[in-house]
Amino acid sequence: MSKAQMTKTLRFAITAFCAAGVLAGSVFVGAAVAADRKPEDALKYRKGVLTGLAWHFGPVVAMAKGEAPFDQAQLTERAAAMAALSKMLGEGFIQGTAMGQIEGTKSKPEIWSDSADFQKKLEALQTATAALASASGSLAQGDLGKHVAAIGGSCKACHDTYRAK
Ligand code: ASC
Repeated sequence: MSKAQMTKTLRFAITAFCAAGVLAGSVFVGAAVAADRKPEDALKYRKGVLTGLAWHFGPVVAMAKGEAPFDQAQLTERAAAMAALSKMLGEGFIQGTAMGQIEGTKSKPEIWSDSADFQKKLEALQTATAALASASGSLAQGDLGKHVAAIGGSCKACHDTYRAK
């Protein structure tokens, strides 16, 4: 074996060893963490994700309305963030975190009793944000309103049904 080949083989072995370690570690950590979730942390988590969604959506709405200059690069970043956040949201709705079960939430118990419908409404948000994310790089300002309406409509549909007044 040449020196170059040996270096290559060694590098491969180290990479494979590390990857195996990371995988084993993440399985272990994932299992340990899942069993540990505290209701109050789940509530903070989902409020954080929702705050993040609103943080990015606000400037996008302003661009759609012509209240802020249309900035394609910014739109693309915010759309990607919203698509990612909307995929992260569902995880925060763990059992035992409805209004009446813990303090500080307006989440109705129907989220858990009508979970298939809740999931459908969550997916509508994910679909709408993914559509904007994939279109954002070449979208014209005049076409942004449709996307904003679809995203805002999916927020509203869920809030109307599952968030207490
Ligand atoms: C937002 C925000 C919401 C939704 C909703 C859309 O920016 O914070 O809760 O949009 O108002 O109807």
